[in-house]
Amino acid sequence: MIEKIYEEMLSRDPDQPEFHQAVREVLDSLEPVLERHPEFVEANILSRIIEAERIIQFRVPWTDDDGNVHVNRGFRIQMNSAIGPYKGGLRFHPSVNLSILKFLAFEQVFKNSLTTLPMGGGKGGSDFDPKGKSDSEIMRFCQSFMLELSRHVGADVDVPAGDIGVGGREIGYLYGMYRKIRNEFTGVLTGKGMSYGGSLIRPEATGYGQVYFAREMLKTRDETLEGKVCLISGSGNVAQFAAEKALQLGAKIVTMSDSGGFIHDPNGFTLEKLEWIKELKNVRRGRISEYANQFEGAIYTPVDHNLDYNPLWAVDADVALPAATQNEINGKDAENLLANNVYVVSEGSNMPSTPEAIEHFIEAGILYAPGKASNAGGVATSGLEMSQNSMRMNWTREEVDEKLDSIMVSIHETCARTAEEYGYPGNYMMGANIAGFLKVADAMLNQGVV
Ligand code: NDP
Ligand code: 2IT
Repeated sequence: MIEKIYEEMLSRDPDQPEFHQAVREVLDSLEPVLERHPEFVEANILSRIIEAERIIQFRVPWTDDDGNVHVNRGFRIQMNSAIGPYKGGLRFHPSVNLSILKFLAFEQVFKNSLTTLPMGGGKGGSDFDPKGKSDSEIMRFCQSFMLELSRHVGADVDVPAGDIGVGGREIGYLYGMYRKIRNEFTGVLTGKGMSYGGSLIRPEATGYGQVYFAREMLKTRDETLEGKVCLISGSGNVAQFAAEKALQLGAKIVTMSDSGGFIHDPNGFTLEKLEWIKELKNVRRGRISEYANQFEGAIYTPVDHNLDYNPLWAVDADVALPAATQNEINGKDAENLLANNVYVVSEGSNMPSTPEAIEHFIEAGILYAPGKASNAGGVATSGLEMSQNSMRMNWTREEVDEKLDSIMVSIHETCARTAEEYGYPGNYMMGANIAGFLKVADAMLNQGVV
């Protein structure tokens, strides 16, 4: 039956490989669930859960600083609202298309379910490339994007946030335009600035949560992150705060990257070096290659498109914390990681490991956490931002961090327990897919055929 549903999806949307990949992984995990729950089969939950409730695509025209008019595509995928309003980020990157956004929205449904908070799943964005654009170009683009998006979102309807290429600056411009159009001050976006309804710890949350999850996995083997050598990919929001938390917990970080290449600093990053990277990336918006000119002993390796592996994943280490983009670890990268004794992989990016890579990790029996579990701290803290907005109050830094930490502990516990219950002990991928599915499927079943 699973095969038939998958084939149907392939023939409906043959040109969406990332979406197929995300669906395949989840469907393949659900066999043991359907055996125990024939009612899900009867209500055809699987066919319904892989079909978006609504997809919005729109034109985003904008004018650059020289007066030239450009047109980009805007999207919002409203995937599933059975357990709460649609919730999920916006991605601005030239690669954005329906396949990528549908895979992200699909993953978001299960991730949001795992957080324990009442949030449905959605995702959106544009093929707009923010690189090299001035602040005023970014502002005009965001305003044009929100002019259309504002018709489809709302604090109780759909609450977007950031993702690749969308950070605090973009959320600010988007929020300003929404407020002007709708003449209302509500929690329609998360990741807002602290002066207008943002939550403490939201910027840190995805990276911190990713490391809390790694800490929980290590705990099952009576180990800690102290002294562990970590590989991080990316140098954006998630990577920066994964590095910060891992350093605070005593790990040694030796790599970071951007789309141009990676730096290997065998001496390890310090909090001071990390501050320099944050300034480079968040203020000057420069390239990671500059790090090698700044700090002695660091080596920069540019991306080589002739290689069929990423040399970042061939550096000696104990822990890998991918935090850049999808499919950044292929089968060969996974073999390299395992050959170099990496035995903890906690995903910060969404779907960073290809199916071949995941197979290697699971066969090797290492501590492997899929993104929908280990990167859920970001959206969980968005959920906490929504609660604070509704209550019109703010929790302290310590309060939010404590809630984030206990949510990550609970997601870890749920994934481990569910994997065990269904006969796959230690397999966090099975645990995350099954547990994430059960809550949404139950809600869909109870709400009838809608
Ligand atoms: P940012 O835009 O802040 O940073 C992205 C980083 O990844 C940059 O270093 C970027 O390099 C690199 N990168 C992006 N695309 C590619 C690519 N195609 N090839 C190589 N490198 C690439 O985004 P975030 O840190 O927010 O997001 C990183 C990952 O984490 C994404 O997969 C996102 O979906 C996921 N995620 C984010 C959450 C959040 O709260 N922000 C929550 C959960 C998951 P460059 O600057 O050169 O493009
Ligand atoms: O992939 C993700 O979970 C995010 N980009 C964060 C979504 C959110 O609503 O905070």
